[in-house]
Amino acid sequence: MHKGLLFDLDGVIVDTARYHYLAWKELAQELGIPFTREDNERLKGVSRNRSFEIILEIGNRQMEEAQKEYYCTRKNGIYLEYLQTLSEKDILPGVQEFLEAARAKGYRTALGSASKNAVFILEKLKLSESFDAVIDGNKVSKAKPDPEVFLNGAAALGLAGCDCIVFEDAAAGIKAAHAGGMRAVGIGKPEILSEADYVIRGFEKITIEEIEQEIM
Ligand code: B16
Ligand code: MG
Repeated sequence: MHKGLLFDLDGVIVDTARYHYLAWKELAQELGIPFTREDNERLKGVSRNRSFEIILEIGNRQMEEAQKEYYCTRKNGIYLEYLQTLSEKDILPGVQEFLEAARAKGYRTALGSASKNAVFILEKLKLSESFDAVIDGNKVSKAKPDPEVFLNGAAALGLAGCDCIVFEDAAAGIKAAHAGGMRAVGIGKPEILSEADYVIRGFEKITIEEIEQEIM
């Protein structure tokens, strides 16, 4: 019997990918690097520093560490400006209801995100109280597909990995869940999330009972 539910943030709870895109696009333009929405797909679930390295690779450019740091800090400033208007209305459909129903059934919940802005985003969404633990980019040293973020999430709930189910929109996150001995529900397209144990389009009309039936 699973007792813990571990949620990724961007692409699962809220769609912040479009703001990441707009912020990176602004910097890429400044640097003369072509950067498309398709390129942005490669940045989902990837850390901020690694995201910038991917953009530099796209532009076939190299940069000193200090300069990379400068651009990453600036990107975050632009991104945070976009997040100012974030509110409960931006919670993806069905997420709040699913969290409430699962917690009412006794499940413990944790967030497992690569984002260093996760606490701020949860506050803007008024969802801080919906998670018993938050493990974000400030608390881990290894990026997904390493299982660190989810194993820390399980530990923060006082549970073993095998007692938890992960909800993830990125293929690397599904791999991370499996590496941590967890089952994984993919959120998105089955062709991208082929390694997931079960794939859903989103939480709209999805019940905790359906997940239990499919995955446990
Ligand atoms: P930040 P997740 C990830 O969130 C995003 O998908 C990814 O695009 C972003 O680069 C990363 O967080 C770091 O975000 O710049 O806010 O620290 O999907 O792991 O919740
Ligand atoms: Mg994600």
